Amino acid sequence: MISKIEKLLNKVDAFKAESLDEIEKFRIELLGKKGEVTVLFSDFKAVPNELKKEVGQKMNQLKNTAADKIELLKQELSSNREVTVGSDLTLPGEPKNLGSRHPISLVRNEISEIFKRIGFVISEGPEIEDDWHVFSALNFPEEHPARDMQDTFFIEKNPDVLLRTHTSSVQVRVMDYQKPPIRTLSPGRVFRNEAISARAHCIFHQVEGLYVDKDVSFADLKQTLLYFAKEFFGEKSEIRLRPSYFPFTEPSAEVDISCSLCGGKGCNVCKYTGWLEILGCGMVDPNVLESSGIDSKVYSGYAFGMGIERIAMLKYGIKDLRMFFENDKRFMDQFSGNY
Ligand code: 2NM
Repeated sequence: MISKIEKLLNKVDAFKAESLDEIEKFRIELLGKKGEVTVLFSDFKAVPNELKKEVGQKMNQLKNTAADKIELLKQELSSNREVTVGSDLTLPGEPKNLGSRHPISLVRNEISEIFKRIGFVISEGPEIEDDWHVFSALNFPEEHPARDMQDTFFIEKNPDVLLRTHTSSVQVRVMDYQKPPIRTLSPGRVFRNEAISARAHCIFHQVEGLYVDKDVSFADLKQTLLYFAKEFFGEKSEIRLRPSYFPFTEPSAEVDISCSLCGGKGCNVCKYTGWLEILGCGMVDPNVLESSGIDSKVYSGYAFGMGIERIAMLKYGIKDLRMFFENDKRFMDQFSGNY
């Protein structure tokens, strides 16, 4: 029996075929109802018990080898045929899908480029932060609600390890190791403990800017933001400032940009006001400069911050912020080709 199996294995090994018909004939000869391998299997009953293990293994090996060989020959023959018979080599190749940049990345890059052109340097920092860099160094009082569990994600039960709620923490780190003049832009992911809706998410993206030098004035801030508005939303853009409050700036302002969709006439995007609320800004509070060892009698600075999702929604007419986080291919594909 063993020698019969060996013989058949050699036969399988030596077999060559020029056509599918030959392969099919060979298959029937071996594996068909009355094929040599099939017959061997029916004779297996007669094998003495002590040899059953060895013979059984060999038989399975033979059957698998034969089936593999047949499959291989079939594949070789059909792939040969594709090239030799009836294939049109002038047909265009199969398209390769390169994927696309996420709209948040597109907008982040566009904003970064605009500020890089006037001397801002990109800075990045950790997403997991400590209380000092997110709150204390930024003049947040002890009782400020942002320090509450309701607003900030803390890691484990340690109140000194938390997810940053703004990228200002990166700028604290820049001020710690760099002397003025400082001109830096910090785009990045931030985290706030908020209910998810069409307008809010617990994870989102911000760009914050900081400029510290001698004699930096509020007029410098306004002019820089006007430059940004014109570069991003178009040459006709105008800005308007409204007084506001942030712990890290004094004075502080909210900045509106004239609605680029209706040109300020009023439409449903700007809720018929002609203005879009885009960013917050102000003169860096002297306490913030002093916390990082910068002499506030010598230096002054301005800072601003904006949400990337909101700007991307305006730019692309996206109505629901959750779209940014779903990675639905039908959504993502609409941005392909934009780099
Ligand atoms: C804003 C609004 C106003 C801001 C402040 C700072 C820092 F680090 F210099 F204190 N960075 N960013 C800032 C100021 C951010 O976002 C709405």
